[in-house]
Amino acid sequence: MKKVYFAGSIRGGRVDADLYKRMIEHMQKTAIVLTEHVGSPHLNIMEQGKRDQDIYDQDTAWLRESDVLIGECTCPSLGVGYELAYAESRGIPCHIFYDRTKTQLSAMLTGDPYFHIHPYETEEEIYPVIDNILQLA
Ligand code: 6IA
Repeated sequence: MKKVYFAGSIRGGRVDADLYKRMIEHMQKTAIVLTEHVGSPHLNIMEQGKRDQDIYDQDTAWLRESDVLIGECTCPSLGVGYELAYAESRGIPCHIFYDRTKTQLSAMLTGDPYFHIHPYETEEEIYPVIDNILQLA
């Protein structure tokens, strides 16, 4: 099974946490999601006691072993932006989803032809695109 690094905002804000959870659950039907915690409603409690350097070391190790990065970027996150650049520098395919009715994506993402960008208007549009990505990944 393909290994997916799912990227979504944590300290950037948790307004879309439920959406991340649904996207992760969908992907888990056909792939291994290395970053299941990104969709967890209990992240605040889980985050206590973890050193930031350990988080960084673990996440960059997972990134290096992933077959594809799938990011939900409606809620801007410095960490997700960093992960995208990290994945690009290692040649890992990157797919970015964002709700075009809610945000305008950074020009540093839309202007980079390396990234596969998937604007959507309703959540239902996301899932067939994910299925397609996972078949090809
Ligand atoms: O700048 P942000 O915090 O919004 O960055 C979010 C991104 O960085 C996500 O895609 C994650 O992959 C990564 N990230 C940020 N914080 C954590 C974290 N905190 N754990 C894992 N990845 C993180 C601790 C929570 C954990 C104990 C469940």
